[in-house]
Amino acid sequence: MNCRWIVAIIAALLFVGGHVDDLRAETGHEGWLRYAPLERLAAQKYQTLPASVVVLGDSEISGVAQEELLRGVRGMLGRTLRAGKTQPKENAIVLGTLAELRAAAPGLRPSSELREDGFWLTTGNVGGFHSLIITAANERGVLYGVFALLNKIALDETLTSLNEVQQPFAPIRWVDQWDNLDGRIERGYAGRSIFFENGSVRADLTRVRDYARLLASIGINGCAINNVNADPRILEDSFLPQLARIADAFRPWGVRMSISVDLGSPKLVGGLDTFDPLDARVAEWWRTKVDEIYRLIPDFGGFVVKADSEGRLGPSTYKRTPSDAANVIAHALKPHGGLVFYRAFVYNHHLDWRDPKNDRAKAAYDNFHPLDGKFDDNVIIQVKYGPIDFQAREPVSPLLGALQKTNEAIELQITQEYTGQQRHLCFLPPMWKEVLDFDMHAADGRTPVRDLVAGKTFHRPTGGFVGIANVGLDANWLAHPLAMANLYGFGRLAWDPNLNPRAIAEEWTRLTFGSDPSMVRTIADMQLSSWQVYESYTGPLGAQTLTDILGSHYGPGIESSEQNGWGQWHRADHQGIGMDRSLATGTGYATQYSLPVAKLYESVATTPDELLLFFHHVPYTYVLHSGKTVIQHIYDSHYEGAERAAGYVQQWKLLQGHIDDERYQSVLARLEYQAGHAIVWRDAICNYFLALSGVPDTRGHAGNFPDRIEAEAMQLQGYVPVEVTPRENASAGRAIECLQAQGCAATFRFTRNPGWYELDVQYFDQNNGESRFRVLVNDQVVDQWVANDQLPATKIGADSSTRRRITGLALRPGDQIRIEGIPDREEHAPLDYVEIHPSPE
Ligand code: GCV
Repeated sequence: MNCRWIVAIIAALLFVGGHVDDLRAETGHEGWLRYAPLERLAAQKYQTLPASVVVLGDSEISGVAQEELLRGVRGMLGRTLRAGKTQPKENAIVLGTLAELRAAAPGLRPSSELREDGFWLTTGNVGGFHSLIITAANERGVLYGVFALLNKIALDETLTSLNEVQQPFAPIRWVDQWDNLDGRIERGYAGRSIFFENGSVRADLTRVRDYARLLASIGINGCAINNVNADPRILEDSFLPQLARIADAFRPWGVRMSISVDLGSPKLVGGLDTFDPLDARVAEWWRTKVDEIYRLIPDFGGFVVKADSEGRLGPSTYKRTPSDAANVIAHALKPHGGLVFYRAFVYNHHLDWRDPKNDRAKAAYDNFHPLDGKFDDNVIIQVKYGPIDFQAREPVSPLLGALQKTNEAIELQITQEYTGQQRHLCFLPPMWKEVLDFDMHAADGRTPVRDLVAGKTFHRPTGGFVGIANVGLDANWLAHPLAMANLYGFGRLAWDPNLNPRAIAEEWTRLTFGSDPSMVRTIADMQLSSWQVYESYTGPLGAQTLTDILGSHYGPGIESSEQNGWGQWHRADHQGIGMDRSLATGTGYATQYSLPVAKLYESVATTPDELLLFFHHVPYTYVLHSGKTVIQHIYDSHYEGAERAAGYVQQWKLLQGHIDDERYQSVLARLEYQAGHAIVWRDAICNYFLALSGVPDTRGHAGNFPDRIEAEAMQLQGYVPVEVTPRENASAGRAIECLQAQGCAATFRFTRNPGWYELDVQYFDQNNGESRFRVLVNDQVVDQWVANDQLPATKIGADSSTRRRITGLALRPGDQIRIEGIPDREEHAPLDYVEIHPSPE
C-alpha cells in the first residue's frame, strides 16, 4: 500500500464519529461566538436547564446579557427561553448584581468577595424556586457570567452543582486599535477601519457593536480606537459627538472607549501658542477638553499617549519629563475616573550606529526608571513586552521589573506586524505566556511579569494588559481565520495568565470549528508549534526578526537593520553576529535587569541559546548549548522551519470535509502561501550568511538548489533579466521581467527521468498590477492564473515573491516547458525560478 493510501485511511479513521456541526459556509464573522447546534447527546445534558431567564437590572448591559443568553441557548440547544424582568414563579436562570439579588435571595453569598468584573455562577433558591444564578459585583460581571455559562454549554461541560467564582487577574484588559481617521489602519492586515472612513466616524457602526460583543465575551473592558500616531483632529469640538456614537455602541457590552491623543493638541487644535505641560493655560485647556468629553461620554476611559517617539511631539520640546506630560492630563481626567496610558516606547531613532555603546534597547528603562514614583495614580505606563519592538523573540523589557511606585501595563501585539502579518500562521499565546511567567527577581520571592503588570507585586491600584488588535472590515476580523485565536488568547490570558496555551488553543478551536477531538488536536498542534516555526525561518537566536525594518516589516530585509539610526542592529559581519549588550564589553543593557537576571544575560555561557545574539556578539563558529555552531544552527533552523511550514499544508488537508469549505479553503490558501514564503525567507537568510561568513553548510543545503532552474537561464522571448536588490531576495540575485504589452515567454527543456512531477513556479506578485501567467508542456496548457494576491509590495523582492504549485505533471526527458507572462500596469509578469520535484507518493 502506498503512503497516500495510508494517509487517507488514517485520516478517515481519525475522524470516525465525524463532526456534529453542519458544514454550512461560514465567513468567520461570528468568531468563537457561533453557538453552533449541539449534537443530540450533548444537548440532552442541558435538558434540565430552566425554561425562563429573568434579568433583575434594567441597564443596557443587563438587557444585552439577557439577549445573549437567549441567542446562545437558541443556537446551541434550539430552545427559546421565556424572557422576564420580574421574579419568576418557576425555576429560572436569574441574572443580577449581588445588590439586585439581595432582596430576592438574602442568604446568597459567594465564598470569596467578588471584585470588579468578577462573577459567580451558582444555583439556589430565589423566591421559592430553584434557580441557576449568574451574579457579580457589577453589571459587566453579570454579562461575563452569561458568556461563561454559554461557553460551558458550547464546551459540553456539566452545569450540575454549579458553584464557580471567576475573578479577573487585573483591572486593565484593553485592546488598542491603530486606526487612522481616513480609514486606513497602521499595521492592520484585515481591511479598513470599522470605526472611521474619510475623516469621520462611519455612519454604520454595526461592526463596532459586533466587535464589542466579541471583546466582552473574553473579558476585555476597554478599547482605544485610534492610532497612537494620533491625528489631533480627534479632539476638535466637532469630532467629539462622533466619538460619542462609538462609545454608545461599546457601552452595552461594558467596553469603555478611549482615544489616543497628540500631546501637541493644545497648540495644534486648541489655538494656544504652546503645549508645555507645565504651562497653566495648557493644564486648563486639557481640563476643559476633558470636561467636555465627559459631558458627552460619561464612561470615557481616558487617553493613550505616544510622545517623543518616532517623530511625535512630546514634553522634550520644553525640556519637560514624561511625568510632567502624563500628570497634566491625568489631573484633568482624575475627577471623572479616567486614565492616562503613557507609552514607554520612547527612543531616539537617530542613534549613531557607529558607536558600539549606543543601544536602543536601553531607552525605555533609561527614560522611565528615573521617574518611578513621579506619576499620578491614574497614570499607567504602557510597556512593550520587549525592549525593541514586537520582534519574534526578545527578552522581557527590564522596565517591567523596575517600576515599583508606578502603575504599569504590558503591551502585546495581536496584529502580527513582525510575525507574518496574518499571512503566516503564528499563534502568539505561547510567547506571551513565556513573557508573563518570566521571573524578573524584582523583589523577594518570585515576581513573574504577570504579577508585576497586574500591580500585585508592589500593591499598585491598577495595571494589566493591553493588546494591539487592529481588526478590520474583513468579514472574519483578522483575515487569517486561524489568527483569531490570537485575539481570543489575548483576552483569555489577560483574564487569567495562569491558563495554559494548549487549553486556550483547544478551547478556541472547539468554539470556532467544532469539537471533533482529532480536529481539535490537529489545529491546536498546528497553532502551538507555529510561533517556533515562524521564528525558526525568520531570524535566529535572538538576532530579531531579520525583516525589512524600513518598509513593510514583512519579508526578509537583513541589511535594513544596519547602518542607520533605528537601532534594530544585529551587528553581523564576516566573523560573527550579535549585539554585545553585556556590561563587561558591550552596551551595558544587561545591567538594567535585577542582579540574578543580569548575571544570566551577562555571560555568553549562561545566556539561553534563543537569546544569545540579542546579548552577545559571537563568531559564527561559536558552539551553542545545543552542540551546533551558530552558523550551522542558522542553516538548519531555516531549513527545518520551512519544512515544518510545508507540513502545515498536509496537516490541514486532513481536515477537508470536517470544516465548512469556505473556511477550509481560506486557511489552505494561506498555508500554501506560507509554505512558499518560508522558502523565500530560508533562502534569503541562508544565502546571505553563507556569503557573509564564508562557512559552508555541513549538511549541504544552503546555496545548493539541485531542482531549481533560474528564470534568467531559460530561453527568453521578450523577457529581460533584472538585478534584484538586496540580492538575497531573489534566487541568485536576479529575476526576469516582461516590458512588452503583448507578453513574453521563458522556455526550458525537462531533462530528468520520466515520471510524475510537481512544478513550483516562483514569481513576484506586486500590488500595483495583475499580470497573467500560463504554463505549457509541449504546447498543452497545464495551468494559468492571475497574480492578484494583495501582498505588501510594489516591486520585485522578498515581499512580493510567491509561488504557484502545479501538481501531477507527467514529464519525459525532452519535454518543453514554457511559461508565458502578460504584464499589467506596473507589474511586469516577473519570474524568479522554477523547481521541479518528483510528486510525493
Ligand atoms: C503605531 C512600530 C510600528 C509603528 C508603530 C510603533 C508604535 O514602530 O512599526 O507602526 O506606530 O511601533 O508602537 O508606536
